[in-house]
Amino acid sequence: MSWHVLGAGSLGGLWAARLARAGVPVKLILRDQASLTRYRAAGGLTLVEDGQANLHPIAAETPNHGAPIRRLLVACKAYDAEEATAALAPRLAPGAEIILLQNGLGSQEAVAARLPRARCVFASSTEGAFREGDFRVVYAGRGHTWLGVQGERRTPEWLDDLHTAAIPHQWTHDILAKLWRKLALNCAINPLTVLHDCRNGGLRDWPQEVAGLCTELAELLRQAGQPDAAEDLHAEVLRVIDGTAANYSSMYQDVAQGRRTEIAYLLGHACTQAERLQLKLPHLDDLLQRLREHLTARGLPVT
Ligand code: NAD
Ligand code: KPL
Repeated sequence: MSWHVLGAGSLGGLWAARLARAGVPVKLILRDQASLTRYRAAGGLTLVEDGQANLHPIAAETPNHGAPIRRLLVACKAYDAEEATAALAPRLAPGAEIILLQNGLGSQEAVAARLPRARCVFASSTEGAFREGDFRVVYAGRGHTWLGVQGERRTPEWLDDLHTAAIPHQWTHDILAKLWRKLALNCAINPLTVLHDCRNGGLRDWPQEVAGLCTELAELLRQAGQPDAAEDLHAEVLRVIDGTAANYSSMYQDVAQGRRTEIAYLLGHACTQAERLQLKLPHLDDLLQRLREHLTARGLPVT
């Protein structure tokens, strides 16, 4: 059975190239005919791994054309996922499975609500990839992808494809805990690196601010029914700051390159959930306010 990959960017390209080179049938779904023409002119998708570039002539199509879709990997940004996926609704076969690679929370539920007959699998990835050019992806950081349907322990048979393609992964029955934990880490680190204009390691100069955010984020996680995700959050945030000290956070890089951020699905989602739970989290609210002002001053969306 063929995989369809929607979004031939960094993570979509990384997944598609590894599946294709392992002999797993895969097709890319590109935005439109113009994008398909450029892709064909490039001769395929190039994956750069350990300094070695390899071209993968993976089949590609536009959203409106092609066979029914049974297994769809959605690799768009969180703010594009709902519309991009909904546009494929007429092509989804009964019982289709949709694997959602988006960071943060909120976009997955939006996709699931638009496509109630599909089975949505959520994913949380610590792999790193970036686009060096059109249809040219660099595998920048080894990591791991958690996949799951909340509460479901039975693993799908397509995990074998990921194994064959050497995509490091693990199934979990508590994917929401993984997504919340990553969201909390991202909320404690990424906005501050933007506001203080620093690498992750630069946050060692702001210990009180980091600690205050971690206290509020842990409270939010507990109240949101995610006590496991709250466990030792501050200690892990400090470990990540140390372990990635030389790196710029993904949000820092987005802002530096004038790209839209996923703020609404990270810090924005945290603050919305706190409000819903009638929790007062002044440090988080203040951080969101400052970040929005920062983005607005640079002409970037705040949603
Ligand atoms: P990206 O911007 O590199 O790629 C997204 C791709 O989706 C782009 O090629 C874009 O053109 C395409 N797209 C958008 N709308 C589309 C549509 N309607 N039809 C077809 N294609 C469409 O983004 P990315 O870095 O791969 O991130 C994807 C998601 O994965 C994000 O939520 C991100 O936070 C998450 N993530 C990324 C990384 C990473 O290292 N890149 C790591 C972990 C998680
Ligand atoms: O995931 C990250 C990111 O930059 O988005 C880390 C390195 C964990 C920082 O929050």
